[in-house]
Amino acid sequence: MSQEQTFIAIKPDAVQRGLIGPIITRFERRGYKLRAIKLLVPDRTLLEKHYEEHKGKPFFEKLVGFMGSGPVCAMVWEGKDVVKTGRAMLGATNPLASAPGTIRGDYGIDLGRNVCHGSDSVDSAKHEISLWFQPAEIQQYDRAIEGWIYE
Ligand code: IDP
Repeated sequence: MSQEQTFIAIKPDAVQRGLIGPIITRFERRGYKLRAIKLLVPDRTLLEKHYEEHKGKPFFEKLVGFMGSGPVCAMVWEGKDVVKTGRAMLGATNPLASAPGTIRGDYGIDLGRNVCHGSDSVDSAKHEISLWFQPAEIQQYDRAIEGWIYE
């Protein structure tokens, strides 16, 4: 069984709006395993590394300011194809283009308040997990339900 991991962050807008529970529930109900979780206000150094590919773009400063404006719920989720499926569960970057049933499609309207982040590739997931978490913060444990989720 694949042990792929992804980095999912519930952004400050969704933390403020009380959406931590509903978002976590979607990943739990899908069958994914929570390996790490913490609430933190990310500093500029972390955010500049996390959003390095967007440095220099017109929205970069606003994005970093927003992401550092309050607590973010950072998580590592594990399971088969979790990177691609996690992105599908999040929906499109612009909530207005996200289908109902996706997290952004159900909870968001504006691009700059799009509720959550999810890694876009296995390589970026590895990189983002290493930026946001120490290895000791990532829990290894067995679940008795595994055989009811995977064939
Ligand atoms: P993603 O979060 O779906 O991976 P990215 O293109 O990596 O999308 O952009 C990172 C974040 O930057 C988005 O989630 C969104 O909050 C913000 N963003 C992206 N493009 C724009 C834009 O054109 N204007 C304002 N904010 C943007």
